[in-house]
Amino acid sequence: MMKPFIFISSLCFLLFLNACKTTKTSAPAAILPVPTEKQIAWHEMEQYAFIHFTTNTFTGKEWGYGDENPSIFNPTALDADQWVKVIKDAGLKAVILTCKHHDGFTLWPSKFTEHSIKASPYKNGNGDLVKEVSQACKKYGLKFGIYLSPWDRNHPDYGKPAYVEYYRNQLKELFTAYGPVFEMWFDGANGGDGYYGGKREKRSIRGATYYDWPRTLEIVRDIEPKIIFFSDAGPDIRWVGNERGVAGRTNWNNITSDTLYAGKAGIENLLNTGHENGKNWIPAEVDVSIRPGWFYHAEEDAKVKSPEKLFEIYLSSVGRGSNLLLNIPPDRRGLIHENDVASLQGWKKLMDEAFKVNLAKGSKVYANAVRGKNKAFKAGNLTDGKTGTYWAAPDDVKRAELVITLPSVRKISYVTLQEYIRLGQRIKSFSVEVQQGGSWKEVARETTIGYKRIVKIDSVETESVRIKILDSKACPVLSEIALF
Ligand code: FUL
Ligand code: CA
Repeated sequence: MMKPFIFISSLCFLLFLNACKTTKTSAPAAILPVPTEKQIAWHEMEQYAFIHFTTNTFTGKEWGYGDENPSIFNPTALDADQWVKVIKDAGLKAVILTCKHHDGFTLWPSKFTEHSIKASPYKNGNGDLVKEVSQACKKYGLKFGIYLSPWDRNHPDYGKPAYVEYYRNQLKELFTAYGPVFEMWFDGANGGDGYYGGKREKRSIRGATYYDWPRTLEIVRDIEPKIIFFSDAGPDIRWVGNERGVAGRTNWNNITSDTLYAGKAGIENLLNTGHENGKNWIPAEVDVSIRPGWFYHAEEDAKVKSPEKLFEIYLSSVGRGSNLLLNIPPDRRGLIHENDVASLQGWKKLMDEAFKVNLAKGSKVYANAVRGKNKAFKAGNLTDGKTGTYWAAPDDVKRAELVITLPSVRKISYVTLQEYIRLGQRIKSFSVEVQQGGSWKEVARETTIGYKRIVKIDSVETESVRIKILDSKACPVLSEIALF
């Protein structure tokens, strides 16, 4: 028979072993707000194109008054496949088309108005550009999005309840016939004056209430449940506060939705940076045009943004945790102009060169703090190339150090960091250091990370890179670190 002492100690040991097996350290609790699944899918798209095309393309205006004769809409060599192919080759993932801009002319044969493509010479009035573009997107595997201007300078009822009915009918028409649609772009602009069925007067509306957005969005959601709504006010994604291609250097996805509504002025800075303690997850989308205007104007042919400028815009949008919506307006022929094509190709080349090989992938990585003893949250998750796995610190840790050691000395120019945003945006500040001659040298200090942060540093030869998380709302949780 076993002696009591030995028996008790063996029992304790067995119990201990069992405890080790079963008590897994739990994942960090989410820090609210967190993105929905459809917002995560949106973040992962990173960049896509805007297409501005209407009677403005033929009048040279940016905002048509609404009195344009549809007979001027006459692209002679239109090729929607060319648009989508150029966009796809540039590395963009979707197209959002101005189905109707402020002038009210519809690019599809809407049964609710005569002010449309059916009254134009294009295909003898049998054209349907929304159909052509959405089908080209399907053909090339790009997503399709809809811009339908709430402000309508042509419609006689604009400003009255009847117009809201008209607007909703068009939304139903579009979403029923041309889906799937990934994003709906609501423009807050309203300049007041217009043609309005011949009245030629100024009409103002109360942006916060006139369109009854909750009901209007519900109509669309009923048809397209996964839709992402863009507006100054969200609810899914927000405007970034400028049209220059620049997200805030500090960029929170968090913002409190009732501080926003479409067309509200004076909140550009808030839109640009979001707010650390904002109650809703409403990330910023960066809309910017490849040309000075949103529509094509021949006199701007020499002012197409250079590949270098587009690359800079990529860094200040996608590189700051936002998505890039790059406008590429087709010309009067109905083609993306040669200069724009050349710029886009040059940009793609710069991107491919800069981000060709992730030097960190599979590299050794050390963390001075790891959550629990099991492997679920290990430092190695930072360099496995998978955004679904992450490193996490223990709950009480808000500062941490991560060191990546490469197999040999390499030239580094970009450091990319990604938070595991399913658990909320946490990091408030961090620095990047490189090892040189046996000591660490700080090469960058930034604030937020979010879905993705690309830090450009002066190119440096090094074997080790150290990331210091300097402050965080809660224990940091990062899914990936990449070095280029
Ligand atoms: C603005 C509009 O007024 C411009 O014409 C353009 O469509 C831009 C994307 O949004 O609010
Ligand atoms: Ca990972």
